[in-house]
Amino acid sequence: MQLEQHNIQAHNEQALAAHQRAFAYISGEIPDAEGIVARLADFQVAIPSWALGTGGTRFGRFPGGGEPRNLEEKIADIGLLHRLNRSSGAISLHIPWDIPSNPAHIKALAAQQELRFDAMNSNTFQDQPGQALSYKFGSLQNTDKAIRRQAVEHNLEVIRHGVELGSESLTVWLSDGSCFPGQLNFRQAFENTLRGLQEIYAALPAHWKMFVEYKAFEPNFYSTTVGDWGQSYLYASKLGPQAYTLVDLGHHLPNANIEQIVALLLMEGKLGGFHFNDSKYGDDDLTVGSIKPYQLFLIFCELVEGMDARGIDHATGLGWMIDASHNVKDPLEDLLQSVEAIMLAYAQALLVDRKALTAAQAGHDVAAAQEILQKAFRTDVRALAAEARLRAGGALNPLGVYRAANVRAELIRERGAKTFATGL
Ligand code: LRH
Ligand code: MN
Ligand code: MN
Repeated sequence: MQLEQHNIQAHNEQALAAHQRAFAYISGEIPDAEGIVARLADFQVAIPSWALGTGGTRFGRFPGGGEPRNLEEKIADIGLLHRLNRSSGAISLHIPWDIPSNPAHIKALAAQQELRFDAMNSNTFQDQPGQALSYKFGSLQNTDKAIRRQAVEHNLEVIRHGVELGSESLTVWLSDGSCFPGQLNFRQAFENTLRGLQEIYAALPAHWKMFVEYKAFEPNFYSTTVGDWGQSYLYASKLGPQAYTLVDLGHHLPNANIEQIVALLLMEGKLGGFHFNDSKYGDDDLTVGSIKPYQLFLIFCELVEGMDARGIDHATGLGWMIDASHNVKDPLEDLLQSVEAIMLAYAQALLVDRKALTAAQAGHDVAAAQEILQKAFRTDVRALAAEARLRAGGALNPLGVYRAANVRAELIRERGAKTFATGL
């Protein structure tokens, strides 16, 4: 599928006059529109290789057709997103869903599409065909040494794949835990897990990071061995300076104050990466910003404040990844919406009058503090994100171009109506 530059340009020409009016207006309303546009242009969000097909639930899956049949086609799809928004310049691979059997070829394809390889994800939460031992009762936590060994070896293999592709980080998410009281000795499970993570950590190249992703529940529903940010932080601290906590927005107990978690992890230098999505009930993996955009904005406020306080580069200091998939939308449209939501929340966070906020906090002026945040949140920053895309050669309205060019219909023609992308 080649969505050509002229499709984008033709669309931009039509939308240009209205955009210029909106951009001129916002530029007059805020102190540093140019600075924000520049930061937005630098900010790239990795697309997960498992989000390009229609997600499902355990009750069913309703594929929309034209799904990528292999890693090559997934790279093509992400390339297309990146051409539209110029903000999706990275891919995060899940092994073994997307094994790069010919790494040189895969690397070259990604380079053609101007994509780099973000974090590699290991998978010890499913049994794969032909796998010797089962993860039914956990992987690194398992009471059986041979199963723990198998899980460690898998992670080492994922690092090797990552090295071949030029990735620089490994995300470990463990579904380990228990479903019933008494099933598990918590301390032993923690210690087994720590020992396994230590072996994996020891195999990391010196410039790599390891992200320890936590999740409160599912598939285990009584205890999870990396269940919250405290546990992840404990592992990451014990492992060493290359290990960090990864925050997936859907992995908390209801109403958790994620922005405060982000602030404290950043303060401790242990926030490594993000999985963006949104949720109403649990790990719903819904489109970013579709349910709680104010929470997303507040998280970005803490990210911006904390990264600036520690001198961390916004674009490269942390791993920014989407982890969303769902049942009812075209996955590519969904990803365009997710990236846009991230850009808007980031832009709004950059708008916050920090000096005024600090003064309001010092003077216990609670109402003023709220006004300052909400003034930024209620500012329509869409023209800033559009301007950043325009300057980088992307589309003023990525979703509009995608639809006008009938991309999905063409993908269905090319790949068929009954294709099945690997992933959840
Ligand atoms: C677990 C998770 C983790 C996996 C992905 C497929 O819920 O968030 O990041 O790798 O989903
Ligand atoms: Mn995740
Ligand atoms: Mn998840």
